[in-house]
Amino acid sequence: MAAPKPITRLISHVILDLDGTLLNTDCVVSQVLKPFLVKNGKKWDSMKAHKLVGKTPYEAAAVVLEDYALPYSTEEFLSMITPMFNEQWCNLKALPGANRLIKHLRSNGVPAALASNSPKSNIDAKISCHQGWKESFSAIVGGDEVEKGKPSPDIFLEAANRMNTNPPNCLVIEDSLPGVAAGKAAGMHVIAVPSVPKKTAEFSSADEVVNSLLDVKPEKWGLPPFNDWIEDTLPIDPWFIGGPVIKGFGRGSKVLGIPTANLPAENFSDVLSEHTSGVYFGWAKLSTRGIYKMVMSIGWNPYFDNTEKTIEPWLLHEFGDDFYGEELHLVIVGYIRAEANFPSLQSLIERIHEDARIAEKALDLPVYARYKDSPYLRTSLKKDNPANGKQSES
Ligand code: ADP
Ligand code: RBF
Ligand code: MG
Repeated sequence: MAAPKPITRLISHVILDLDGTLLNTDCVVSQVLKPFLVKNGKKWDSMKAHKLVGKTPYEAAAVVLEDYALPYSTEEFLSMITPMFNEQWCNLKALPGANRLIKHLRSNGVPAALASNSPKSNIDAKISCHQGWKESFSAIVGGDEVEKGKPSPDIFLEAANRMNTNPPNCLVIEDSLPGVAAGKAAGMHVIAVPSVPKKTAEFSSADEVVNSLLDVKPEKWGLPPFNDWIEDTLPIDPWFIGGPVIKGFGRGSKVLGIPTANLPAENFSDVLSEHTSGVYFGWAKLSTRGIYKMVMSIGWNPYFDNTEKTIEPWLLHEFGDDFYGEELHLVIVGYIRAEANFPSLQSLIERIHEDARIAEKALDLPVYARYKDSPYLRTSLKKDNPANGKQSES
């Protein structure tokens, strides 16, 4: 994670992008495209979804047509799917940390604006589905309200203007390259939250690159700090995943001395796309053995530069043997940090042990300890159980 360049002036106003920054557009992409492809005799491949993130609708449509060898022109295809997307706006989920950031700015009296390339009417429709959002922005600027959209600075300059402030006082938070370029062209400070994985290097023009909104530290910009971290951990809305333990890359114990009981990521593609990569912790239940503390990484393991997003849970217990094939249920209750690269294997191992110490200690705090009694850890997981991979306990 790049450290922010020194600030010359304190930030007083924040300008947020919407799609890909506050809202998860990925999930809706699969919800629309999955049934469309089925109707056309094709099968949606969730592992290809990341290829569409950050692209314009026209570019994304062209990629889908080519990947799935569909017999339409880009224009024909867009005219069929655009109305389907329009129906999905209320299904766009807030990205991790979005609600937290919006509430934080509002409760601390930091004026915030929304600035998006989408037309104003689309923005209004999208944010009306999220409680408290509309009232939290002192200005909302749509792509149809200025002459040129991002990467031109117009949208951001208009947002600053409507908030009666000057560009150098503004901090822009953006997920896309055109958005970062627009913010810099407007003379503003820019934090990039890239929604396309592993593309951090391309965002070098941003003042800071973070992995997710959970990693934004407002105090670095002279803004009030978050005060919800507890002993180096951040409580999150818990999520629940489970399945049979499968073979991973085979290097956890061998290379690191840290075994990780891998779950089949393809069963959780929606859950995985909803949660940012990073180091999390919680409780783990092995069907025949018991409930254990657990620390895990989700993501691409930058040190090994994996091409697949994987779930790597390390159960904080010494087992005498392997338990491949056994049912493993996880309740993930807190966040520790973003995934990182390390200068040496030794420093990666040391950091993972530090994560384990943090998790071990935090899980005794009532805010996390109470989830040890989750019904999800008490039920047995049957094959094809519809609750498998779901967000809530039912
Ligand atoms: P793989 O790449 O196949 O996941 P690892 O070297 O990461 O191989 O070892 C993981 C396996 O080790 C798990 O699937 C499990 O069977 C076993 N194991 C033993 N102790 C633990 C533990 N404390 N946490 C996680 N897995 C463990
Ligand atoms: N891999 C990384 O490349 N960067 C990390 O920051 C990182 N953090 C981890 C934290 C925890 C708690 C665990 C259990 C693993 C982490 N790993 C990380 C993943 C590690 O590289 C992975 O378990 C091995 O690659 C095994 O496949
Ligand atoms: Mg493993």
